[in-house]
Amino acid sequence: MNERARPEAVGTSLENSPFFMPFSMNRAFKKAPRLLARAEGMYYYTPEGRKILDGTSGLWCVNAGHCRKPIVEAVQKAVATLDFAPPFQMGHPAAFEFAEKLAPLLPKGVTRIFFTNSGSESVDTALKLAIAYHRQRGEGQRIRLIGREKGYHGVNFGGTAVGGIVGNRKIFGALVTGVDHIRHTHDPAKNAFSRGQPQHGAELAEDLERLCQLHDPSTIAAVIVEPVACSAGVFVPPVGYLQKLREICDRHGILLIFDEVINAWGRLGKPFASDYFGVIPDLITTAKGITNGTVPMGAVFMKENLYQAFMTGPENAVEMPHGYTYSAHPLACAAGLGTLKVYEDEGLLTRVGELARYWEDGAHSLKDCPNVVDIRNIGLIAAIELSPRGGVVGARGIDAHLTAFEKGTYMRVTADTIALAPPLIIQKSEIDQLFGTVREVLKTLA
Ligand code: PXG
Ligand code: PLP
Repeated sequence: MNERARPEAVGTSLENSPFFMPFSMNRAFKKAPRLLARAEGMYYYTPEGRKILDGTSGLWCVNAGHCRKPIVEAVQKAVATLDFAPPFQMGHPAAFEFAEKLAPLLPKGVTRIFFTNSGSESVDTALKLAIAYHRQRGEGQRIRLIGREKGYHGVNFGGTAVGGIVGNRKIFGALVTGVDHIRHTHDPAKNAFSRGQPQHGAELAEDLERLCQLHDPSTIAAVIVEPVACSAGVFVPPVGYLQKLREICDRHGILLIFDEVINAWGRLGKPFASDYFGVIPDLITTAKGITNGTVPMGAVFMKENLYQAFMTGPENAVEMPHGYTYSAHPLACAAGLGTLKVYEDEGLLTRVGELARYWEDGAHSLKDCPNVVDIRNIGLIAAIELSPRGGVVGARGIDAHLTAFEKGTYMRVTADTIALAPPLIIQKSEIDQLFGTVREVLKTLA
């Protein structure tokens, strides 16, 4: 190992590291690194051995907790048995087995599974599938894609284009043509400190009708939204909002895509947010918790009619010219199978149903802390929004992140919003510990 990458050498010489860190403050980090050396259950451990409570499941992905034995062992066995198998025109048993085990978990009518390696790839796959589906059915004019302000759909070109976080888009040029956005649902004047779904705002879904009238609905292929928008700061859909989006899509023959990269895998107390909200989209994109974050993997789930639209030409022709070298990678499938076993054995896909109220009370108990302007929650997700310090967006947020880490807690912040979403195995005492640390952090922040 390169000497400066050794845990014991950390803190002394990362400043000139060639590693261009993703979505990070490279220069500040390399001057004062925060490294994680190992993990177990609810905790990370630093190279110096400090124990860190994981408040955001790594990056919203380690739903079953860290280094779970059934997952580790499944991957270890797989890597020593079949390191790689070409996914085009060839197959391996674990890919079919994993699809078979996933299918019964999917929302009603959602039947087919396309594997990718990340949420970003899932999103770009779903967008391409939507356009191709319409073309297969003789509606090749449906080429427009609609996203939503404040949406996050990964970082590939399609996902960046339908995404609605300005800072993630503005330096990357013209992106993809034919994209428009409906307005976001954040309305603090009416909904601040809502517990769970806000009461106001179902009518904001009508913004889709406005875009339909502007562009002519027969030119729109698909609408993509996160049921609960997570990355931009946790925006929970108002009561009735997703139902209305579904109605408008149905009225105009537009496909509805739910981006459940974070929302799925028990985060809301159901396998999918679609189940939780009782709204079934045409396509679901996911990643992260599908393998508990252990091996990169994503998937697109679709209704039967989408799959069947492609199963039409001669049987000796490729039906869909799309796929990745690592689609359904043997290690990812093994990790996925191990993950499903843990989810099933421990009831993790529904456990949050029992914890959600306790979690909500804990989150909202922070209302009296300094600089808190809103608290939002649903399932095992909470956002604590702080006012920007001296008008500088993000300064207080990053201080909260750094102070929490010093106090033994890892948590994500986006701008000035703290986003908490711990592994679903969390105990009530650890929920108290997590919110207790956030309270201490907020007290010390100017
Ligand atoms: N869609 C959604 C809804 C996501 O949350 C992606 C797509 C992209 O997935 P990949 O696997 O390509 O990263 C995501 C990912 C954060 C944060 O702190 C969230 C994500 C990624 C990194 C940070 O909120 N979500
Ligand atoms: N670029 C080149 C030159 C390639 O050969 C390939 C795959 O064969 C790709 C990009 C796509 O890589 P992946 O399938 O890992 O997404």
